[in-house]
Amino acid sequence: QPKLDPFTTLLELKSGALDPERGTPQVRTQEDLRGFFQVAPEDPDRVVYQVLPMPVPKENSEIQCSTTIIEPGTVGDEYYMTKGHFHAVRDRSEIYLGLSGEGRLILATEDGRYRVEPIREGTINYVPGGWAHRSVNVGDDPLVFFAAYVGDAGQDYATIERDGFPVLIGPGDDGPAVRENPTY
Ligand code: S6P
Ligand code: ZN
Repeated sequence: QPKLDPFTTLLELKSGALDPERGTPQVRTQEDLRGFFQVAPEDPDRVVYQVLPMPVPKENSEIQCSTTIIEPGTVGDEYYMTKGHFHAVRDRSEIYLGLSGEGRLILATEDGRYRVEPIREGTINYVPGGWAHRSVNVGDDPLVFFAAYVGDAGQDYATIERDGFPVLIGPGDDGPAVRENPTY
């Protein structure tokens, strides 16, 4: 017998709003990102990003999905970004669909290889298992994308909090600049 009933939710493509909402939005402030940016929060209560979930059981027979909305802004020399994570079950993969705004997806392996990919309206990023991923808003508007991933993937934030990513992205002379992370 099937475990779940079908459901449909309307996703407003530009803003990322879900109607009806299906779970409690997860809100991340500058304070929540302490230790992920290179410098301490400048405006601790300010919202950096929100994740709007559509929860299903966290099992590998299911597909989790959510919408992420990253505000425009910076802390120190870095654009607003997500914490970033490996999947707790390392080989679990994920797909991002860009909806609006302008962003970058930083991906990195545990042995230090990295890639920087674009996120904007219409991009589909494939995040293979074993690649940590962090999204960065490099534009002046909110960055909105939809994510779908294997249900039991889980998120390992501790490794990123300890090691960071090989590169950082912040404003440069000719737009977004990718710099080596001195503390990686
Ligand atoms: C989950 C997926 C996204 C992120 C979201 C926030 O596997 O990659 O839904 O959870 O973009 O990023 P983070 O790093 O705070 O989970
Ligand atoms: Zn993920």
